[in-house]
Amino acid sequence: MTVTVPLYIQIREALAERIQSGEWPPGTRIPAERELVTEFGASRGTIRQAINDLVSKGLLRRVQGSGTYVADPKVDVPAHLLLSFTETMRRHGLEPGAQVLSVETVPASRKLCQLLNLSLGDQVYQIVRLRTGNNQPVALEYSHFPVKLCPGLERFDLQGRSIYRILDEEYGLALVRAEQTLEPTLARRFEAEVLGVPEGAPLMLWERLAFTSTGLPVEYAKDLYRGDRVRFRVMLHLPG
Ligand code: 16G
Repeated sequence: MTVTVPLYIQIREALAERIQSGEWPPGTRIPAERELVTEFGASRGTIRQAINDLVSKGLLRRVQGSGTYVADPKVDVPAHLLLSFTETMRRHGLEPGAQVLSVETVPASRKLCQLLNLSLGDQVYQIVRLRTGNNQPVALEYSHFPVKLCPGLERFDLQGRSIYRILDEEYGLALVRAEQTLEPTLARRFEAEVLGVPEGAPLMLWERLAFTSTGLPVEYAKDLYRGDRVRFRVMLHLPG
């Protein structure tokens, strides 16, 4: 069976190639739609479809009233390393930031009791933070920590300081191991508003359970990363 790759995909790939090869570096304003219509001999609708795809993939960004520009490259997150958000951003030369959206002390649900080795009735801190790189929204984090392991956590500067450093420096809880899963999801209205993406935009849901060297579970987190701002990199080895 032979299939013909739709024209808009061919054009999208040709434009993506110009971006990825560096022919159009970040910040370049791409040619106007009508110029691309002439260049590719395609309809305006087809060109628009190709561009829309590149915008939702995060390769291009539209600036109202000005044009369409090549976006900054995505942040490459090493998915096989246990890093705090702060460290991940610094590795990319971006200034990490946090905006605390809420800090609550709530009774641990059954699921959290199982994951964090707690008894029903134990309390957890539920901390919701919007994380930024160079002031641009990157991720929305929902983190949970057993109150008995880090009492008074809410009194520290959760906006200006790395939580992993606070746990290590103030409570002697160095996180050295984590189990995590990664799956695609779509932004619901609240998440979209906070992350500055359209409702339904692609996000990566990352669930993490992090432990100390003695195997004590300290954090359960559910984080939503913008699909247009990050990509995940893993190192593979032959099994065995
Ligand atoms: C990362 C962790 C998150 C943790 C945060 C601490 C993932 C998926 N999540 O975002 O669980 O709470 O780092 O960052 O990696 P901080 O130490 O900079 O506050």
